[in-house]
Amino acid sequence: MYGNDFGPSANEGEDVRPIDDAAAQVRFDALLADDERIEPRDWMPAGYRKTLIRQIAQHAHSEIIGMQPEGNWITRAPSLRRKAILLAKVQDEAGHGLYLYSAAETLGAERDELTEMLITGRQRYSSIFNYPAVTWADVGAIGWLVDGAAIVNQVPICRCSYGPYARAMIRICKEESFHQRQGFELLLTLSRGTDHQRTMLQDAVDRWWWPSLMMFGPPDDASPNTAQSMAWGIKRHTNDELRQRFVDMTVPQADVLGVSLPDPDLELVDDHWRHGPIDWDEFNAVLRGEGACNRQRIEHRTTAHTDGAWVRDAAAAYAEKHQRAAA
Ligand code: BYC
Repeated sequence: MYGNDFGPSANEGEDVRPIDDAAAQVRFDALLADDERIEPRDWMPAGYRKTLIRQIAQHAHSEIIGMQPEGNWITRAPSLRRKAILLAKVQDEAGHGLYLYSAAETLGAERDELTEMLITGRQRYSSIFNYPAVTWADVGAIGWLVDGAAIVNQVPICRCSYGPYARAMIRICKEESFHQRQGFELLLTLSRGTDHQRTMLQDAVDRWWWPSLMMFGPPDDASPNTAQSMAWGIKRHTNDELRQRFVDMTVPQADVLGVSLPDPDLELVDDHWRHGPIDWDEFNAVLRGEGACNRQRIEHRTTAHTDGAWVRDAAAAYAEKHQRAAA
């Protein structure tokens, strides 16, 4: 059983090789060198396990908290078709959270503990979900920019060295692709609409552009985890590399939508769109809990968790009854 600091206690069971087993370390290194996957049954260094639990848990929390900004628009979608699409998308995010919590459980983390870490603020979720979705165009901007950024970040995780995380990401990325397209199509429809709709579209893009760039994390020279995570094959690219890939992909799409991006310094240099300076003070403030919606997001999640206690109790009682019957 893991403690709250997610130390190496999963290696302490009778059947598990001790953590200082040099042969196990050699085998682990060889698997990484051959670009093979590490599986739950394999020995792994405590730091590798801890880093994976940190990243996968943060990722799972982001999916679950990420349901809130868009979920808020389900009852106000402008047509039955838009409502059906949005419902499906938000349900997908719940599914992503569940696959990811399951992947974290294969590392010995307990689902209850992870939820507790989220609602007590001891584990992070993506900064992006602390911004409000104030108009219908925000639903499109989230799909186009936030899911677009998520795809760029997550496609390389399909090749992550940890098998269960890599496999979960394959399905997640397929669904993210639909999410990005529905957002783009929603915005394209607005771009062909009234002046008011075009203004709403531009306003949403102005507000979501910079926070989407921040999703990729701090710049490489201020990213404490990147070097080790890349050495372990958890991350395949640095934060800045993926941010650049996203900007290159997105600038031509903005042209199709007929919107400008809120960056006067954006410039094509050697086939890459170079962006202007990112406001890292804003990013750090959001991480400290000072974003527009940090408090609201956690309060909402905490209430949902408390209200759902009876479901967990009933499921546990049902499982226990069946275990007793089987015994
Ligand atoms: N927000 O050393 P670094 C979605 C933290 S959901 C908050 O670069 P790392 C969707 C970082 O945790 C998609 N915190 O870290 C859902 C670290 O803190 P600690 C979410 C951030 O881990 C619903 C510190 O800053 N995607 O698509 O090497 C609707 C230093 O950073 C952020 C994932 O979670 C941030 N943006 O790299 C719509 C992808 N950035 O723990 C859409 C998986 C950094 O050391 N995660 N921090 O205190 C990753 O790829 C990596 O964890 C990151 C950060 C690139 C995010």
